[in-house]
Amino acid sequence: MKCTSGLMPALAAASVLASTPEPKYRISPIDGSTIALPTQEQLQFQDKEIGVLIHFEMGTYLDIDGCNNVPSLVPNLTLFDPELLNTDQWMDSATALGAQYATLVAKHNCGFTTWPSQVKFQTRDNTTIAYNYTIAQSPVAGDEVVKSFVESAEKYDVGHGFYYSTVVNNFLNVQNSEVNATSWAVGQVRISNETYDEVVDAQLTELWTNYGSLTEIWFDGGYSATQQTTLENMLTELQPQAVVFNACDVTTGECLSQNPVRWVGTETGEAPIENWSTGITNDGGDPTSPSFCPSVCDTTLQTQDRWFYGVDQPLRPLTELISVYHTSVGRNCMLELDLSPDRSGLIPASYAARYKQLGDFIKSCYDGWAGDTLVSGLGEVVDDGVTDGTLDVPWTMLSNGTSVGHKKIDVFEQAVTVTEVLVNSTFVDTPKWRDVSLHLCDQLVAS
Ligand SMILES: *[C@@H]1O[C@H](CO)[C@@H](O)[C@H](O)[C@H]1NC(C)=O
Ligand SMILES: *[C@@H]1O[C@H](CO)[C@@H](O)[C@H](O)[C@H]1NC(C)=O
Ligand SMILES: *[C@@H]1O[C@H](CO)[C@@H](O)[C@H](O)[C@H]1NC(C)=O
Ligand SMILES: *[C@@H]1O[C@H](CO)[C@@H](O)[C@H](O)[C@H]1NC(C)=O
Ligand SMILES: *[C@@H]1O[C@H](CO)[C@@H](O)[C@H](O)[C@H]1NC(C)=O
Ligand SMILES: *[C@@H]1O[C@H](CO)[C@@H](O)[C@H](O)[C@H]1NC(C)=O
Ligand SMILES: *[C@@H]1O[C@H](CO)[C@@H](O)[C@H](O)[C@H]1NC(C)=O
Ligand SMILES: CC(=O)N[C@H]1CO[C@H](CO)[C@@H](O)[C@@H]1O
Repeated sequence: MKCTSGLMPALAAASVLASTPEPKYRISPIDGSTIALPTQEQLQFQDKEIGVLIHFEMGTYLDIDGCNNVPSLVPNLTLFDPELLNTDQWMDSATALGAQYATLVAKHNCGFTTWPSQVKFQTRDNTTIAYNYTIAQSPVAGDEVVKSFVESAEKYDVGHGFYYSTVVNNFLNVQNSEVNATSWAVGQVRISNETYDEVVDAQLTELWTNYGSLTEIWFDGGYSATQQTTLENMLTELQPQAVVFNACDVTTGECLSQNPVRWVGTETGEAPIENWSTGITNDGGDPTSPSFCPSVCDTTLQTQDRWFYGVDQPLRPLTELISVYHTSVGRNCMLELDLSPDRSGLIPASYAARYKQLGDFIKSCYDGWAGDTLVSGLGEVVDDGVTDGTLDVPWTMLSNGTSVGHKKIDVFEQAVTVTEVLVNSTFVDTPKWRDVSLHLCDQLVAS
């Protein structure tokens, strides 16, 4: 499991809970269809358009891409040794890209935490021990990656959030939310399934209590049925404003939060051509769904779907990343681009240059377009048949499609001469357009 998602099958058995947030929708006055309603938090999140997902953890010091699929691996604490750690420098790249929020992996599958977790728990022989697989036991004891990241994000006015994998923890011998009861490798401690849930709740309480108001919370691979109620209550109490990635159970339609966002279904950075802000399945969504749940396109800067820094790992070329922007943000998806500091704790210069090149392209082409105007809270209403055309009689169709959502960008490989544009659409309620505009991007094919 890298940044893949999808709820664990165990969740299907979850009972319906009184506190489970219900989707909010209204009925179309035109054709009686269902129009899912967004929360202000979801709309504000969509307005951010671009974020970074920061992978800096024990996995940074492995030659493989983290502890995924190696259940018995508990890397030696002495490996984690970032001698030049500088989270302001990470934010230089995030802001050069144009990212408006940053989500940090605070615990990945090895089980290592980059904050000095104070959690204590009982082992199977009833001894109480400390969760001593954290930055406080590493060679950089005294440094706090999580705290420093939050301070830098606030300084740069970038929203911040956390990724914490609840379903895998090698240190505690957990895969698919279950503690392996048959075999323990070097470095693994023996606990019960009940204790595991307590550790997850206690560590998330630390993350959700001590580091301010979070923009996004990431559940990689979802969460287990036994954790659902507690997580719902904790989110309501501690971080009600956060948008929650992978918050919904596709089988029951239940979501942990009023502000769910969904995985678009791939890690390539490409959303389906028709991509709706509604529907909870991991694909292009569903215009008839009562659930407003925008999609997130998480993808890497490095080639080969590599999330943690890889020694000598090539970067994706600028032309490919420009295309990623158009097939994510341009298709109503949040672009969440990986940021992978190296083993010294810095973004390598070549990586920083690539983030800036992409950010510069986006600015040069689209700056000022649909800036900070607020959209209505009216849901997604454009139904189909969006047509742009020139004034020549009859109108010439330049592009067509169904969903517009937050933003739809149609890219033309060659310049088109246009004197006037008509957008002809059918809809399930009168749409509110923020802006329709044409851009000449001379850098489109340059790189
Ligand atoms: C971790 O590495 C250190 C230094 O090489 C070594 O002394 C220690 O025994 C190792 N710990 C484990 C659990 O292998
Ligand atoms: C641990 O405590 C439980 C409950 O008090 C008890 O049933 C169990 O035998 C104890 N286990 C050990 C190894 O002492
Ligand atoms: C962590 O705690 C366990 C149990 O108390 C102990 O055996 C181990 O040596 C500790 N490891 C570190 C790095 O402190
Ligand atoms: C428990 O771990 C052992 C050793 O890694 C493995 O062979 C076994 O399949 C695991 N059990 C489960 C239920 O995953
Ligand atoms: C945890 O629960 C799973 C599923 O019920 C079970 O297979 C496993 O043995 C349990 N682990 C422990 C340590 O009891
Ligand atoms: C867009 O136009 C093409 C060519 O006329 C047509 O095949 C396609 O069905 C249209 N798509 C939509 C969503 O209207
Ligand atoms: C706009 O769409 C309607 C319905 O599809 C169609 O009848 C009409 O001809 C279109 N207008 C133009 C100018 O294309
Ligand atoms: C309405 C619509 O176009 N839905 C599409 C969304 O994307 C999925 C694939 O991810 C398609 O199967 C749907 O047809």
